[in-house]
Amino acid sequence: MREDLGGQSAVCPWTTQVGEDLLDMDLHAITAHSALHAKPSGLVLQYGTAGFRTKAEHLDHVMYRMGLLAVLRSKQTKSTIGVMVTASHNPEEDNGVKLVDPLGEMLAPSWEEHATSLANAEEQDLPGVLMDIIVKAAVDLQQDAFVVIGRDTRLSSEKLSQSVIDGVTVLEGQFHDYGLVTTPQLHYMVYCRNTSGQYGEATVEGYYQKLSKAFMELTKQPFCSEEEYRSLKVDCANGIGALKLKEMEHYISQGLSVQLFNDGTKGKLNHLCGADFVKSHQKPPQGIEMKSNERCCSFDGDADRIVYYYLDVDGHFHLIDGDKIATLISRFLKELLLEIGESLNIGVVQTAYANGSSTRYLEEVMKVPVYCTKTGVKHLHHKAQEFDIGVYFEANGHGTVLFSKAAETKIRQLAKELEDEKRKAAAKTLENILDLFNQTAGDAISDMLVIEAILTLKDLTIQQWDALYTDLPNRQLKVKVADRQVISTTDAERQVVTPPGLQEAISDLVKKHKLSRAFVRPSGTEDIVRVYAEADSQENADSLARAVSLAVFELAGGVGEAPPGF
Ligand code: NG1
Ligand code: ZN
Repeated sequence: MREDLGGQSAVCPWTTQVGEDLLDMDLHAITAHSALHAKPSGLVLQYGTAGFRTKAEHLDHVMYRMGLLAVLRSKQTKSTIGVMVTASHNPEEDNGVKLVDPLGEMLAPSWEEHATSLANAEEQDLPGVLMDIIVKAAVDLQQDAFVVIGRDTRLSSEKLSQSVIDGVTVLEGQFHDYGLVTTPQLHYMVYCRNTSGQYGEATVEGYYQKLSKAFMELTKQPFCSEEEYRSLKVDCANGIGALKLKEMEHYISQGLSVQLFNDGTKGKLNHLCGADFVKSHQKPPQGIEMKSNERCCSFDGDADRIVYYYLDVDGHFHLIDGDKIATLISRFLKELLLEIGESLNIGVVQTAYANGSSTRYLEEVMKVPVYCTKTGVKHLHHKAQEFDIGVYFEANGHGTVLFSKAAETKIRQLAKELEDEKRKAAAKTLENILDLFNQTAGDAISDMLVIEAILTLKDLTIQQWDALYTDLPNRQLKVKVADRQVISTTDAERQVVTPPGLQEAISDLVKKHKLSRAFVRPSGTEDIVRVYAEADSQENADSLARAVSLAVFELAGGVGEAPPGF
């Protein structure tokens, strides 16, 4: 699991004594350095859906402390741990941090709690909280530690990642700073390092090579030469995706020509552009030139989400979100398995935000099992691991496909050993698709290449892809309340438990429309309650969303002005 760090301490007969001495020494240094990253007194933050996220100026102490925590987690798991400094799709002024676990996954839930208590400890309590974590998690302080760090393009990110490094070094952890990388690239590095390079080489170059090799093999086939499939417009949200796609461009240029917009040279990060803007406003980003029927896509600020879209001949905007991406991919994988004649099981994992039409299409037309989990990729990722092939996507475009170890071995074996030419070719395609997916986390670059390969191989236009099913009109709104934690939910967040009366109110409102559905939940990344509604027409979805927002405002302690429209 772990790369050889050398210098493993020999077992000492006075282990306890040595441990205490070490602790004393470290605690002194820890406190001294902590004073340089002092916590604003009274500030309370929580390790949420995507780690810590708030205004950048409030995060210095959190970064230092996450450096400390990463060292402890590394010692405990005897593996390399990642720390990514980013606030993804949130505004430029925000920032955030999340830890990456040994297999490139999100941090384990029990350590999220440790992260929260460490981040919230007042200065004088820091040593005690740290000791508490060491004891509770049975961390062996004699163990070496290795931490890899990455950051997005935010102005604040460089300094904040230095604070992480300060935390790592004060606990005498070793580290490698990858500097500017996308979030999924950092996840990839962690996985590579913990599998001794079996997953790929732990460098940005290694990442480009692995993905482009699979992509070029998929698209080099003679029937894949149509010019119109080879060009794609990409809105990079003025973020890290632009830098990385530029670096990667020449590796893939034979198979795909990308034209970058919002590449960070002038616009502001995530401002009126990027995947989150396009998905939530259901309109094109600023700064992109779109002609009718041209294939376009948007990344978010740290390039772990992607959505596609186009304008039809009448100038109408069509969004192709994570649900339709999951559908395209699952359909393709199912067809491949049929061609190969192999019965690996496929499962699709969504959240409550998945459009009702997508769920219906997957279950009723494609006959694949669909599961719903709570919001947050860690939940989807976890569920997807139960299948031979687990496809997971949030509607906002964050997702990937996971292959079980057994499925991977089988696919590689079939690609090598099958004698029937057609079946062998299908198995080879599946093997390349497997290599093209980033199996550690949703990855805009990797997903984009998979999608482009599928469209090319299936000879599909973006309109044909869009026509798989018609989305139900939907609306998302935000409501400000005094304490969003008064709302608790069950059934993968589709039902409200508290405050009393709110679920009854939502159910009554839903009954007033056809094909309707609505739910509310406290956001894990913003201080708001999210409201989602869908119905048979946009007007009805809008009016349902507004009515539900008002119910939240009235029953869950709304602050400020009541939601508009009444
Ligand atoms: P919150 O703020 O908890 O809704 C948002 C997204 C999640 C996930 C996280 C992390 C929606 C509705 N929610 O979480 O899906 O992507 O951010 O970035 O899109
Ligand atoms: Zn993101």
